[in-house]
Amino acid sequence: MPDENVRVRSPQKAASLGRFRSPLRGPWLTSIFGALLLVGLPVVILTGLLSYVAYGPQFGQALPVDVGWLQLPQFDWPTNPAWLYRLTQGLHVGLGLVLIPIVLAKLWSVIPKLFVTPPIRSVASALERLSLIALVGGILFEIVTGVLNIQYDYIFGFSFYTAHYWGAWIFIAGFVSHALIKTPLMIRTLRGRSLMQVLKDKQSEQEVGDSDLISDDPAEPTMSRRGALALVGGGAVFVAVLTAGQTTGGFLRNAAILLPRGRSYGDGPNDFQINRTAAAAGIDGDATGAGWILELTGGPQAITFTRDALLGMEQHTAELPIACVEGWSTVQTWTGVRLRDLAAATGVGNLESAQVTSIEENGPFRQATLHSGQVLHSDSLLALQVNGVDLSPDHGYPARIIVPAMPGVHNTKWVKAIEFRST
Ligand SMILES: Nc1nc2c(c(=O)[nH]1)N[C@H]1C(S)=C(S)[C@@H](COP(=O)(O)O)O[C@H]1N2
Ligand SMILES: [Mo]
Repeated sequence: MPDENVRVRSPQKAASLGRFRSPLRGPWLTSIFGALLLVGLPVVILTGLLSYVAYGPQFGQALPVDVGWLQLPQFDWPTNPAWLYRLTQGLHVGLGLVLIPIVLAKLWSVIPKLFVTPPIRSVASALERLSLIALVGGILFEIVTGVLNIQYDYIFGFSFYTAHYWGAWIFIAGFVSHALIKTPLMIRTLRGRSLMQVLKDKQSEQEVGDSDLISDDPAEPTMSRRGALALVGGGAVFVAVLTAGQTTGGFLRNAAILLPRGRSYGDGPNDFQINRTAAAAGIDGDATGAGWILELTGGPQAITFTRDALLGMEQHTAELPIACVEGWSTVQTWTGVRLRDLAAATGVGNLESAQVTSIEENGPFRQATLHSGQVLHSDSLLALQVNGVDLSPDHGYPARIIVPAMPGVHNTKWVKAIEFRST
């Protein structure tokens, strides 16, 4: 039935929109999802870029190794507060997952735009389309690669890190241009109707106005506008519940189905997450038994320690997290020898960095370089024990690195040698 809200459109446009008839679509609904993403996505972007810096590109160990002119500012990743990487990377993965329902809702809300004919009406519209390809293609690519990476061990035929890094920049380009173009419209639209009013309203009348998003031929509503918001919000809360366990541990860990890896736990005090077991890393008992020695180089001459000799040195205990790039983290109480005491024992001066090598012969994480601040921090340890007992083989026996705020990957297990380097 015609009324004053039905606008006259060209037959062409009406036809192109005919397939998308939900009466819920409109600038306000798109804007409310857009506002949430405008706040949330920059956090995911920044924490992702920080993770790249935390890996230490100055030592050639961030991935991808060569990023050409897209080099980020490099600085020594802080060691204070100890939970820094736990927070930044937990947010990157956790918030990234929680925003997925909102991203999908936002895309659903603008589907008619994809089918507007003709698709390109001017140079400006061509540029806008290009930015939309970067935006939509970029975010879908980042979601798919990110989710698959935390689900499975290295399933990609290409480097996940390289793909996720370059995909991120394409997405960032699309996101920044889209935000610049659309934010004023978003703010105007949100001012026109209060969220409170929508949440109180059981109805779902169409939005009014001239917009490609508003169907000229709306179907019967299948849910109210507030119902749609509740559905999307509920989806985000549901994902949050499925994700929280990777940080909290405990019984919620069983619900962390988006990050199913590392469910192989140890016993007693060694009962916490293990990604890569000693068996998987090819560590055999001979190499870690009584014959194990630690070799320290970089000073005037190489020195070695047996495990008993290390236990005879001053022991230090610190409660520190391991925080994996994949988002999970766990805080444990570690005891061992301070790295700075080991550096001092070699007699190295003007320490610049330390290169740690594992007994592990293959595998991407058998080596790590720590900057001087990470070596010299008073809680940075070559840990021999955890929670009052010897490390289990899976947690790195005879000795592992543990450094405040360092990405989990650089806390090398089954340490064989440390080379201290001076400036
Ligand atoms: N030698 C060695 N050390 C290693 C790894 C490894 O594969 N080999 N994995 C690293 C990674 S990615 C993390 S997050 C931490 C904790 O991993 P875990 O759960 O396997 O102990 O150990 C790090 N130390
Ligand atoms: Mo990790």
